[in-house]
Amino acid sequence: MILIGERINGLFRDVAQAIQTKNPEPIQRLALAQTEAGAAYLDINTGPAVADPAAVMPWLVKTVEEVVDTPLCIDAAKLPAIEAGLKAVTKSRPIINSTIAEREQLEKYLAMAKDYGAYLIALTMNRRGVSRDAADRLAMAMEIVVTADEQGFPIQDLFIDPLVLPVNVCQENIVEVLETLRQVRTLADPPPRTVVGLSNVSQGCPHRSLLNRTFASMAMAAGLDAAIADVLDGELRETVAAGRVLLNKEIYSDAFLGSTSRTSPKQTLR
Ligand code: THG
Repeated sequence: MILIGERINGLFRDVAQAIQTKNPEPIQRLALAQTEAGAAYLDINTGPAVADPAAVMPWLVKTVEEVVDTPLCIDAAKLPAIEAGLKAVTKSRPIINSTIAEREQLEKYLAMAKDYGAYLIALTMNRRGVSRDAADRLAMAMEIVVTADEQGFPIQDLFIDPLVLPVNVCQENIVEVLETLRQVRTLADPPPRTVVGLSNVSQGCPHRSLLNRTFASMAMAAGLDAAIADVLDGELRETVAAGRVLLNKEIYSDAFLGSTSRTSPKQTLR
């Protein structure tokens, strides 16, 4: 499993403030810190408070690319903000984050991903909202895979996100997410990849780090390929490193905790 650093997101007050004052320094510090910590990708989101995300996204991309080579996960609710971000990317293949599973929107995003040579995250939700159980999520994942296949989009470049909700809001949801992760791998050969917003699970809860890393371990065992997560959390990184060894994704060595380093070849997408 690879980690996508969640921290450059206007949900966080320091980032929101840096965006407001066009101050690159806090954002560049977070880009460097997350990269040092082993982030394979950096999620970039202007946050909900920005009036025109399409105007801000290129500045965020440029600010981050000035200090790191880490590829970017362009996170926005609307297509114009994503496209503005994609246009600004000069380094590696980005990830588009994200589209819902409505055919019309999905087709637009698949076309955009093809145009820009990007990976695409598709959420197992539609206009009616998030589905409750694994069967519903899988039906939507299947629609996503079929649509991608019809458009000639490489299924390995597609990430399915079963949408994690906070455990204090929707406790019964977590097992459904885990079951979805297991079954998504049976939808195609090669299968689509999977991704989750890991910290969603603990939003508004105490003991966030404990909940996050316990869920990370479970989701890894269920086959999760990538997590948008708090890579600055050392205990989470250690759990992921141990998980990679136990799942035979990383060769065991007595110093296996070194595998959290960004130099690990398995930490990048191919
Ligand atoms: N799926 C996909 N993309 C996503 C998500 C997802 N992007 C956004 C989000 N979910 C993942 N990123 C975060 C970033 C921050 C938090 C949770 C997930 C978070 N923030 C603090 C909070 O809300 O309590 C902010 C407050 C603070 O600490 O300052 O928890 O699911 N594809």
